[in-house]
Amino acid sequence: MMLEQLNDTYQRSLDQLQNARTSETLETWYRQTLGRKGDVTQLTRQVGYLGPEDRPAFGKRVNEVKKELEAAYQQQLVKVRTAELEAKMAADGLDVTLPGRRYSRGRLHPATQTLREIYRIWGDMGFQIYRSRDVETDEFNFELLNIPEHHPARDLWDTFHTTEPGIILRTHTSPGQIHAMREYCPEPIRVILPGMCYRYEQITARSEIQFNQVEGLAVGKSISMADLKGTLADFAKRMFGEERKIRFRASYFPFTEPSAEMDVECMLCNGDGCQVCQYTGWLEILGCGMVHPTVLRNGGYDPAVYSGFAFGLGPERIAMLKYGIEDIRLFWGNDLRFLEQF
Ligand code: FA5
Repeated sequence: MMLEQLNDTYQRSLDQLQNARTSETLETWYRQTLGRKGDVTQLTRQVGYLGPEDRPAFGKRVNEVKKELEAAYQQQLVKVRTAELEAKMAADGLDVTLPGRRYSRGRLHPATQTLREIYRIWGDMGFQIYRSRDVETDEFNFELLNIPEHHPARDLWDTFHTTEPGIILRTHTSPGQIHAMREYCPEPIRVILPGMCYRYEQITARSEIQFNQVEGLAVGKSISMADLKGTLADFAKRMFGEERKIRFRASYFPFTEPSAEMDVECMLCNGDGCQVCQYTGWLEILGCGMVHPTVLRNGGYDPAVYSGFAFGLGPERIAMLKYGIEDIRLFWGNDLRFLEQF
């Protein structure tokens, strides 16, 4: 009796399975047949109600039915899934001949490109790169450079302070001069010191709170102002071309004496005067001067025997000149539309 019912259930389930044509109906079929509350599972539980003589035959058959239905289900599943995939592919019309998406290759930041050009030029002229720290002490950033506490020149270089008293972010690369001198003394020095500087100041089209500088330092016997002018004029020729005019203007820095600033003829208007050069025809690119005797002494050199020149230039300002960039904020704004132009 029970065996008959089992065979009927088997036959009916098998017929239903053959007619299941979608993943959803297959899933429903499985739940209703072989699931926890499915017909076949329910029948299995009936074994307990059978007499001992009927149990073995029923038990054997119920296992066969389960196995066969499970195998038939797997077979039907593959059939249905294949049919579904084929139907989807025919409907979507995938075009495998479309070209793939192009990877965009990264490139060097315009500031890095300018820095590298500056390194190459100074390298050709016999200057080594000397790396110095971004986080400095007040002593190195100011005092050893002849800027004692309360010196009015400190107003020009307001900076960011750390929670550690006397530890600041450098406002210029000049403290590197002292590090280099103390390391090389009493040997002659020809170095450039590149790196980030930080100033707490109002951001404008020409001034950022973070920018690169490249310091230069030459120390030796009988180095004169003529060497300073000649070397910087040579740099300007190599950087901006033979024809570009330059000029020196007297200036003031506590760590150089005498001090000067170097201007380059404006490249955007060729010296005629425009908004960028504020109608002067000239653009300032660096500060320079003969190393102050106090600074030489702080570096370990006897100013009666040694002399030297130093300069500090701003690569971002140079890049602005070379490429006609009108706003320095573009450098660190991370706008790909700007960066991808270089
Ligand atoms: C100095 O920082 C001196 N240490 C330079 C120096 C070195 C003079 C050695 C003598 C001997 P100044 O503040 O002018 O000087 O800055 C030098 C250059 O850094 C400027 O000409 C400019 O190109 C760049 N610079 C200064 N401030 C900013 C700023 N906020 N944003 C971008 N560039 C700046």
